[in-house]
Amino acid sequence: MMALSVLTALAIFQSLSHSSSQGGSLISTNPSKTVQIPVCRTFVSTCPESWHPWGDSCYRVTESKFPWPSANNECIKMRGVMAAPSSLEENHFMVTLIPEEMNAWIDCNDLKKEGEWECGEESHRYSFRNWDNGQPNNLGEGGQQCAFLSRFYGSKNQWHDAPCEEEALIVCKLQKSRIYLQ
Ligand SMILES: [Ca+2]
Repeated sequence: MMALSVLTALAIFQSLSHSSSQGGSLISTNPSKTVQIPVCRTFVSTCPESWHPWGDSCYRVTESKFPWPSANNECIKMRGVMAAPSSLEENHFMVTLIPEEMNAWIDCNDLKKEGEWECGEESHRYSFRNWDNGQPNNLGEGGQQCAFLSRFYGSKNQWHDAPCEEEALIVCKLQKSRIYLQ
């Protein structure tokens, strides 16, 4: 369902100056008198169909399961990116999108260095963590380098680590788009 929320008018200042051409070059006839005119534009922020609004973003959990290494590409196919919660509130919103008894990959891994978890995009890492009791435990011979949000284990709203080649649903995210009304 498409959700619409009307936001406040956006004031954009446009600079106007008079100019004329002379001798083949463009010069300002009076550069000290630049006029600024505020232009109000109203817009609505929307999410595409099947995406769910929260804050400035839209969220969607895939219907199929994938291994973690292909998860971001699956989100990109839907014009989003793999998501990771950056707050408890965002975490709890994401949980509501995951079917009961299912798990969904989030954008957190310790692939570069064991035990050093990186969450969020490289340009904008998140420090928020929401591990379940005893997690991450890096269990097994090959360890566990990727994180999922679980509606199956424990308190059913926290994170576990798992081998990245396992398959799970994916939490994807994209920015709300603006539609200008005038
Ligand atoms: Ca690990």
